[in-house]
Amino acid sequence: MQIVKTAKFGVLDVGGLKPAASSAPRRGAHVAPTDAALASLSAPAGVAVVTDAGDNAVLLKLDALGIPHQTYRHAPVPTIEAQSAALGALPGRLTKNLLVKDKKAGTFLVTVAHDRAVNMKELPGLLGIAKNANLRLTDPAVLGVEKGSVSPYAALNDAGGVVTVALDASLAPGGGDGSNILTHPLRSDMTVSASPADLVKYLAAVGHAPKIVDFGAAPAAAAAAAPKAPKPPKAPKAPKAPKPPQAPQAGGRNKKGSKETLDRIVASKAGDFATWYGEVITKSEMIEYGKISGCYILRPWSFGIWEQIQKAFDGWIKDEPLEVENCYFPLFVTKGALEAEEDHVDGFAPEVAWVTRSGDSELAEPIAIRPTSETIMYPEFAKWLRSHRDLPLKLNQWCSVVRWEFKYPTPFLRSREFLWQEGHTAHYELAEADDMVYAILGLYKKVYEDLLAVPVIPGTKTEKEKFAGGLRTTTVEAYIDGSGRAIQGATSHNLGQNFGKIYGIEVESADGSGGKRVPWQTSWGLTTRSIGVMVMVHSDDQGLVLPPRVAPVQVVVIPIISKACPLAELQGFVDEVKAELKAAGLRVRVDDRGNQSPGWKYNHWEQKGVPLRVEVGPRDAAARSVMAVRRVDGGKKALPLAGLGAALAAELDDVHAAMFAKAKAARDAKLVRVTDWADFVPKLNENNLILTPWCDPADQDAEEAVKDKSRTEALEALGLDDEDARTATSLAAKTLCVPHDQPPLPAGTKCFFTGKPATCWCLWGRSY
Ligand code: 87F
Repeated sequence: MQIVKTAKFGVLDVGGLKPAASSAPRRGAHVAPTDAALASLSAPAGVAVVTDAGDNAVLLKLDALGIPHQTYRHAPVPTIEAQSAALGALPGRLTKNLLVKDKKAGTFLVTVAHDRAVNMKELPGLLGIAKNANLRLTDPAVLGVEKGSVSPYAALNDAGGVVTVALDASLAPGGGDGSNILTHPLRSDMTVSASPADLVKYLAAVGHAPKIVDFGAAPAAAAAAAPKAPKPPKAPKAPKAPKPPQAPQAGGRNKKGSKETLDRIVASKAGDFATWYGEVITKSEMIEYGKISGCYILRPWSFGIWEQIQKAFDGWIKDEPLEVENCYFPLFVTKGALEAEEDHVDGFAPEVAWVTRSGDSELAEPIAIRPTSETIMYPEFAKWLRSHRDLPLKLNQWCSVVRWEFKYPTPFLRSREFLWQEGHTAHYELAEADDMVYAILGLYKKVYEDLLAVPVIPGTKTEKEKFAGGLRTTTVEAYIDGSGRAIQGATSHNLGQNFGKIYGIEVESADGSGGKRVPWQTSWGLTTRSIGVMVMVHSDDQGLVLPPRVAPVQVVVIPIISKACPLAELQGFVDEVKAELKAAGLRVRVDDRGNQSPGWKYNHWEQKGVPLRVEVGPRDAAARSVMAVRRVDGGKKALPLAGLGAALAAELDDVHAAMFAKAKAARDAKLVRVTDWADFVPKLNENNLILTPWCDPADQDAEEAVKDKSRTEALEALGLDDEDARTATSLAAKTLCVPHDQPPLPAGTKCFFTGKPATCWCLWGRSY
């Protein structure tokens, strides 16, 4: 996010007769385009337009995010009625904000349109928590505000992520009449007007992407728990002809006949990438936001993907020729061990989380939670490795690590705890360590390309970007088209003898001389970030699109049941279909729930990204065939039951190939070559990955100069002053790698920046 230059100015009395120019929107206090002009002309007496954010953290944040808003000052209004009276006919919708807590389920800020009634008995069902949850109004101090000032903007003060924001669907983008939302910025004598999309954008930026809840439509279960109102007498129904199930329309959801409304994705990938991503991962049931900022719950739908990645990669590294063994080391590391290797910890130190207490007593010395395990493992390697015959040692562990990031967190991509595998090996010869590094890099490429259908560029990091504790770092770099950013997919390091020397690892040499040798070590890691990259690359406005080889469910079978054709009539054929697909080794789920319409199910599984849907209706059963529909492009095929397993296995391979080709075309369209500085920042501003002739991958000063100059020129081009220090995506260009696949470099080619002779092509981009 960028900080936008803001001029300092005061409160404008729009009730008076100020010249129009002075109430015009300024940069940093942007006015929501639809309501602005009207607002500044028609604010009632006693209401002033605020044009200076002052020290109000919400207004400063909105400005920093470049979010258009209009803010009004008025007398303190303790109730919504008073607020309504104070604001008079100002356009926009007021909100009712209830802060409620249940001991087990946690704290929720429920924000609904002012005229919505919230039935406390229905609330647990609507929030998706235990039906017997005892929700009670709670102290707004948790949001750092007083009673009367509670609003979604206060989520800013909940850095610990204690509060879940539940926003009424009618206030979400696309809901209600779409007019601006009027609510307090931490104080009851001010009201901010911003669009629904911008409110959601703000919430996402402060780590509180809201749960969108339709408070107007209680789900059946919750409604059943609510006290029963006398039912209106039913009009006798005319018998209806059975309706064919509705096929999902492009972008159309909420089919008629659904017993429950699907919580659909509102933001678009092209329009608001960050909000879209938040919606995709929550509405597909991959992620739930944890109580601590930057910590996320991996629900079975995403953990299942991680399990597929684990299964494949684990098999590859255990197999010949690598024969790596799995192990597990403790979560904690002593201060002494962690700090023994300075280069390694230098720069990373602020991210290390420490345990300082047990119960009420302070620990004699704090212990760190592993951010990576070199410093935990290598003291043990020093004990175990005596002779050259003990080499190679090849260990791997699957675990989680903690890095207390201060940049804005993003599920999967940047979280404070994440899952990974970390491999650590020791070899007698440097060349063996190099072979190991490259073999693993090849497997990382395979994970991305053959499992996740995401193209990557393998290469070596420059001196500046390598892991400081090692000799050289290799990487696979991916590109996320939706954000125009590159992202490091996984890294494999040759650590040299650096760690060995520090931790006293040495073996008797093989030449019988009685001499000693410090082994050559490697370490390598692949994290759950890979899942985030996969989601960002493939998914669309309908939700997740899963590559078949990691999809927890590859084929969902949906019997088209209706009153005219109950499940019992299809059951036999559906069982045969399931058995046929299972026998072909496919991961299959039959959705034969009786409480949802086929149309609802199509949309539900589409949102969850299942690669193939198999529809089985009475006509299909009679013809002993099915209709198969591809998630990636909606392609349909009627297929006979005989040989269906093999046909769908082939279809899944084709889906994989189509997804890879689509992602590669999008990536390649953004891969350009630049040989002159003049073209560099303009190409960067078009979100390209840029290959340039480069003087020297060891020249850190020249690289730093490119970074600085590209940031300065980009800020200038955008009319910005500076960047937000917590942004996860800087405007500056970074080297991503020196690609292993090098285009020819004609003799005499000059470095695009220093003008010195070029030694290689280097890949640059803006990255996560
Ligand atoms: C954060 C805090 C402390 C990265 C850190 O890439 C230490 C570190 O050493 C740290 N963040 N790193 C580098 C990790 C190197 C290496 N470790 C094994 C890997 C792959 C797996």
